[in-house]
Amino acid sequence: MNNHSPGDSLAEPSPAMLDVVVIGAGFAGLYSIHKLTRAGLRVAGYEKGGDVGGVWYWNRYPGARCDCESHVYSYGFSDELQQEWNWTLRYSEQPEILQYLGHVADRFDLRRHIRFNTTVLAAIFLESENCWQIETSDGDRVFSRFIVAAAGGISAVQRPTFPGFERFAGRSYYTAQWPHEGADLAGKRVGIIGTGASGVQCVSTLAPQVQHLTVFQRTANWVFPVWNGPTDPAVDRRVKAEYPHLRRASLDTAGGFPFDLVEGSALSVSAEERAAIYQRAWKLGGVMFMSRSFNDLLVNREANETAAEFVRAYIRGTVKDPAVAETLIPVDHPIGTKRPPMDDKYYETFNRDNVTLVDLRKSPLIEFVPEGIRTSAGVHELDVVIFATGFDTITGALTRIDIRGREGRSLAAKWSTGAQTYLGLAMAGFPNLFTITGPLSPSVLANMPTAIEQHVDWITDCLLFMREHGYGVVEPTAAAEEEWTRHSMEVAAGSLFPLANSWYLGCNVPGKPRVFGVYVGGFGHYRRKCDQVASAGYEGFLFDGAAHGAPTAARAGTPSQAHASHA
Ligand code: NA7
Repeated sequence: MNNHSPGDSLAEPSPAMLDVVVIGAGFAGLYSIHKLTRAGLRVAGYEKGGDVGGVWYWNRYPGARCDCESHVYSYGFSDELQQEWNWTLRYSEQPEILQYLGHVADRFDLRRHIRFNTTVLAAIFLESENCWQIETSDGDRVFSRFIVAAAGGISAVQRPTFPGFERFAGRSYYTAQWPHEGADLAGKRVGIIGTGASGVQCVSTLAPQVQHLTVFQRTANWVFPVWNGPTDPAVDRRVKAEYPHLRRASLDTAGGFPFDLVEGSALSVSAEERAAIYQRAWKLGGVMFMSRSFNDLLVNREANETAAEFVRAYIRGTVKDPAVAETLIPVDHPIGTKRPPMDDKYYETFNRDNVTLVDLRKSPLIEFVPEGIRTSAGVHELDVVIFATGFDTITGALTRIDIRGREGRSLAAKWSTGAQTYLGLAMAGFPNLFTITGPLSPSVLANMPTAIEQHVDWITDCLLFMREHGYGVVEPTAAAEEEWTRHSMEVAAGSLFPLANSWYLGCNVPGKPRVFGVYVGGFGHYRRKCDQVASAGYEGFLFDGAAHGAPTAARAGTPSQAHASHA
């Protein structure tokens, strides 16, 4: 573990002005620090964890693994990096991703800019100075012209309360805050609450290790296999040879992957042909089951139902006890409208003698008791309970910081009726604050490293543009923000996503408004829109209180260095 100071000027309260404070040192924060420091800016990073890694630093639970293929879920900004790094698995597990991020931090000498074990508690925009005052958990107060919030969309841990929990005599763990020294679960009776992506991976990994595993399911999810295994050396050689092309291609696709949705409706082919196509796509694994089969599964209910039926048959064919199989089949949301967990052994795990599935819809959880969990059907005796209960996603990491923009208005208050942003990058009333993969950007619906690099490159270009023109303040107009928010809602409403009570809609957090938080119009479309905005002189943004080039209509957009290398 490291505890490096970002620089002497930060070690003590100092009026010295930073150019950028970066919040977070995961995938987004690390690349932000790399890019911004290379652009000659004075940057300090703050990270709550003891080292780099972000979600991969915290989520060390058994079975934690990425849902995207390793060569895709990695940085593309350095060809040397992508050529020299060798992934051992097709879908990487948490320790290897953390090792990779540590390697990136070392290779590009990023740790010296980061203060670890330090939480940003508050950020206040000082209108008279046109800068941010940032307060941290170690008592620092620093001043920075800009903030880049790289705090993550799935990082603010959700801790539901359960009656009687304080009486439970056993141990408990959160998947998202798993102890670094691990947890000794061998020979224990373990209960797990939550069957999202984290719970599902944990279940299939833990089942062979514990005496008994009781899975408390409130809502069944559609789980896709990824067919994980060692990296195929031939594939690795091909990918490395084609990396520049693959990265470029990813910038134009709906998901930020090097492949796009296939053409064709699920309803345009015969039942036999459809079954064969699903079978092929299922064998490809993971997200490819939907993206490589048909193009209307997330917009047409009837088409979606054909995919659901394929997976129902798979579940029924895999799980031996028909009653357990039926309990595992989702009934409340179209397939793909909640983030599908990915796991190769989840369904067959329920064929084990030491695994019990508890349907909390049929027998609700009443309370914790000293010896375990009491549902309406009786007590389940447990030595350990694992909470895989999710996150306050998309907005939570930022609304938990006391961020105040113009006139002291808080970001949490602004978003209390739903997130409003311009391009998921910036907010009216919050000058010089940028978000990486923020609300109403493609964020969690795109391959994160692709989306992160695109955001960071765009923001860096914007800051260089400001430097070139001598601007000190940038802020989106209320009208641009309103229009982007309206457009995002409209696109979401045209999809099947609103039919699920998902965390995309904030439904998992009590009191959070039911508003879609992600741009579903596709990453490629979004990326082109961002580029258009930039080349039109940052249309929709005000610099130092006026549109760039105002009062004349001429826009003097500068071509982007960073984008030029990706274009
Ligand atoms: P998720 O996907 O939000 O899953 C959380 C799970 O916890 C889900 O099954 C919830 O059931 C369950 N949950 C939450 N609160 C409760 C209570 N009070 N009682 C019973 N069950 C509860 O989080 P994950 O960490 O698995 O995954 C998040 C993302 O991280 C994932 O999609 C990947 O992108 C990586 P519910 O569905 O609300 O009924």
